[in-house]
Amino acid sequence: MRYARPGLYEYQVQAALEYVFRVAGSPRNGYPSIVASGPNACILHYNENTRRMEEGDLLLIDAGCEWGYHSADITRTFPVSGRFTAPQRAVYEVVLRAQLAGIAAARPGNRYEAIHEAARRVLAEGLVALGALPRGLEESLAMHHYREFYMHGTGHWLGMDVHDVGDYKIDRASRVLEPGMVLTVEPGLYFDPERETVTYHLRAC
Ligand SMILES: [Mn+2]
Repeated sequence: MRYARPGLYEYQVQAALEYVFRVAGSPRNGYPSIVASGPNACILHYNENTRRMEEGDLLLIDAGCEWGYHSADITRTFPVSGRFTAPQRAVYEVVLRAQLAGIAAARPGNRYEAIHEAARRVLAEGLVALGALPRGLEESLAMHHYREFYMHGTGHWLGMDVHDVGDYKIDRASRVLEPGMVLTVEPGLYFDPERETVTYHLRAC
């Protein structure tokens, strides 16, 4: 975050990040580092990392190094120039609330799907409040309207592989969480500044 600024290329931020991984003693990355600015942040698993960052961009970093043959997986999104715009901040706050709700639901005895249910409800609530969805909360959830902005699951098992082995369902029912399980909680909202097929107006901003 301290190194990033407008005019640098994504791969330069990647170099700073991976330099710290190596210096700290990690022999390799857990997976290819995603350093995605502006519209690239809307491309899931983008890892070309070739774009020159501009004033006003958000930068999404999804990266993790290996330690003792175990992988980390950390995602953060921040403004390249150091300050969010009002709409960027509003969306960031919704995603943060969704992440905290997802983490709160990740408790022994709850089912795995409770994490996604909690996160997507907060995201849909936020999208309705921001004026990005045409209907109310329950309809947005039932009709999956929120998927225009949130098109993936909320996490996965984490261990020796970043997407570690393990069942998500047992006998077709979402698995009950147990002490010692390790998983990620990583909701997001994807607003592509270059998308012209959809016009949305964030009313709260
Ligand atoms: Mn992940």
